[in-house]
Amino acid sequence: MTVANDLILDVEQVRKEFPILARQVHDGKPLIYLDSAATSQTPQAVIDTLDDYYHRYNANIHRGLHTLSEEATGAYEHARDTVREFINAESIREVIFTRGTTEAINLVVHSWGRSQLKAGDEVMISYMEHHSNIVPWQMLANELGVTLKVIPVDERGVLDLDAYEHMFTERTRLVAVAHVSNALGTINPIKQLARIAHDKGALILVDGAQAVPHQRVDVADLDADFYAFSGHKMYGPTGVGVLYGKAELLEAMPPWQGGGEMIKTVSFDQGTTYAELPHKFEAGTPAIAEVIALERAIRWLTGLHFELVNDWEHRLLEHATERMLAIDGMRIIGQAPEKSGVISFLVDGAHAQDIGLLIDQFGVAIRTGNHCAQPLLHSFGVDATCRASFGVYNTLEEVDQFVDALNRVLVMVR
Ligand code: 7TS
Repeated sequence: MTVANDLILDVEQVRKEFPILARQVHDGKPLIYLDSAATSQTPQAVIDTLDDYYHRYNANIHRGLHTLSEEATGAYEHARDTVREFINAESIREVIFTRGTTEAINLVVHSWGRSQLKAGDEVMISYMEHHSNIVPWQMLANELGVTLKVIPVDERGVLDLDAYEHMFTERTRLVAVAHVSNALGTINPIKQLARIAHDKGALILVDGAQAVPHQRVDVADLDADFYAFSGHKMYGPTGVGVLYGKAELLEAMPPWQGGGEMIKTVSFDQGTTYAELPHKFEAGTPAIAEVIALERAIRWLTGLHFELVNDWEHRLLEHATERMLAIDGMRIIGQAPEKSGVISFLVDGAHAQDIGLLIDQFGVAIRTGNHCAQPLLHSFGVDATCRASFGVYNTLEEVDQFVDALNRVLVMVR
């Protein structure tokens, strides 16, 4: 749905839906939460959905004929269809529930990777990957003798597309790349990356953890072969995520975890046969309440309209960038032209850790450290940065209060 040009997000109304935003920390300081890239806060509607599940119909799914089990199964499978529609997947068979992005990527590594890759094959990742899109591939590469190639990133934090195109060989089987970088905010041109990968005969896995909360994602339009994301970064609960995969790929892949739910028949004499998609990849009791609440989060987020979410977060990013660059000695790491609401920064003469600890005393929650992207930070010659990241509920006043607090902290430490 399109919305009128002059509409802007009613952020005060949005804030009222997040009880946690009324919290105070450190002797009555209002909480200024600028760590949504790590985990977003949860609207009342999602909290209520979890509460309602445990109050009224908590039961294991797919196994029982009793009323509660039928209700829980119905709600769980309904959520799958909502996810399908949300990302524009063709079929619910292509939507696998996981514990999060990390588990979704591990599923591809262990099932697709282990069954499809041979020694000498190549997998391409980028310098800006989160560790969860590096380490599983390294583990598999060591085990199978697969070569891991790394797409370089320039000084603005933009992927080097020229290098990318020239890194393919006839042994390149898959590209695994973030849609949006958690440490830099860079939005990668996934459609273009996918087209190039497909032209070269490779598949593409997209880590969408930082994209899905902020922009409309259409897996068909992107032509992603696999797409992974987490519930807890998109105003949903922890412990749940999604792996989208094209049906023909998932069908050819073996299960990676064995157990209940994922089988058709189990026999000691005749072996075991596996369930159809998507259940083949969902061994054991899943995060039932969380899946159902994820559906609620999707409805809540899409109800805001992504155009408005996008515009608002862009305003926050621009205002914060402008005010921060006015600070003496400020270095913003990651200045890509296409950027999401993430600002990684360092200030001359101040340790990132000190800034993070002291600014917390003013009620401001930012993140400091390597953001699970050590290779990326090292390529910028640093070990750690401070990172402010925005959600739909942040305001321009909060940005000002953050920058004012930062200035006061810098007086203390420099
Ligand atoms: N990929 C990206 C791009 C991420 O930002 C994260 C988490 C993950 C994968 C892993 O997601 P999980 O839900 O499976 O843990 N990123 C962050 C962060 O930036 N700070 O804390 C977690």
